[in-house]
Amino acid sequence: MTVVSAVRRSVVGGHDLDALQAWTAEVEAWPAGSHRWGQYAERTATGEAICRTENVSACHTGIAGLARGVLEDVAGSALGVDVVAFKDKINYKQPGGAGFSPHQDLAAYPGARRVMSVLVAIDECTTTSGCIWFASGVDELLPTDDRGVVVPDVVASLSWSPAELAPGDVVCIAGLTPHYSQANKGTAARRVLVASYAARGDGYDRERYYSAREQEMARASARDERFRISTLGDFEGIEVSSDVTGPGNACWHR
Ligand SMILES: O=C(O)CCC(=O)C(=O)O
Repeated sequence: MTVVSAVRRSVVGGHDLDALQAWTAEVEAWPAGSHRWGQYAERTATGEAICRTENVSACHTGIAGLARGVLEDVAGSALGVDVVAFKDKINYKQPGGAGFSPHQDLAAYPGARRVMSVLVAIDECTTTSGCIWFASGVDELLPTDDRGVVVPDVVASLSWSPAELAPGDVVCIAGLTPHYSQANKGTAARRVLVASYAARGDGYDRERYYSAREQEMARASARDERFRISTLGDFEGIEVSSDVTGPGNACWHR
C-alpha cells in the first residue's frame, strides 16, 4: 500500500507557535558541537551558521512535548497505526543555507520498516526560501548513488510538487516518499522541525535509531573521510566539522 504524503494547515498555532519559535531560537544559540547528538554548522557565503540540531527533544522539554503530543497524533493518523517518536531535528536553512538532494527517509533509518515524518514550518517555507518538494506514488526503495541519494535519471522521471507552508503548517512525509529541497535564496531563515515516527508494533525506538545512526555515520565517514550530519550524504552544504564533545560524550550547551 502506498502511504500518501500530505500537507495539513495550521496544526501548530497561537501561543504554541510563538513558543516553538522562541524554543528554536534558544536551541540555535547552543554553540556548534555542544550537543551530543549533533549541533551542526555549515559554511555559507556570509559565514558559518548552525544548520541542524539532531535529537532536540533529548535536551528540550518543550520540543519533546510537541513531538510526543500533537505531532505524534498527526503521524499516527497519517500512517494509520499507533506510532512511537524515535527521532527529531531542527533544520535552520539560514539565507544562503544549502538544500538536500532527493532521498527517501526509509533508506536513512537503519532497521526501520513503517515510518512517517512530520515536518513543521517554523518560518514561511516557499520555493524561494527552500521548501520541500516531493513526488507521490512511489511505493518502493529507489536506486541510489554512493551518497545514498536517488540517481539522476530516476529523479528526472518523477513528478515533483512543492509544499509551500505558512508557519505552523505541516507536511507528512512517508518513508518511501522521495523529497528534496533547494538552497535558501531569500533573506530570512527557513527553519523547520522534523519529527519522525515508527509504527509502535515494529519495536523501533529512539535508542535503537540513535545507536544505529552513530554506528552507520562512523562507518560511512571512515569510508569516505567526510564529516557528515546524517546517515545519507543528502545535505548539499559545506559542513563544518565539530568534534568537540563534553566529558563522557555529554552535552555542554547548558
Ligand atoms: O529541511 C529540509 O529542507 C530537508 C528535510 C529533509 O529531507 C531531511 O532533513 O532529511
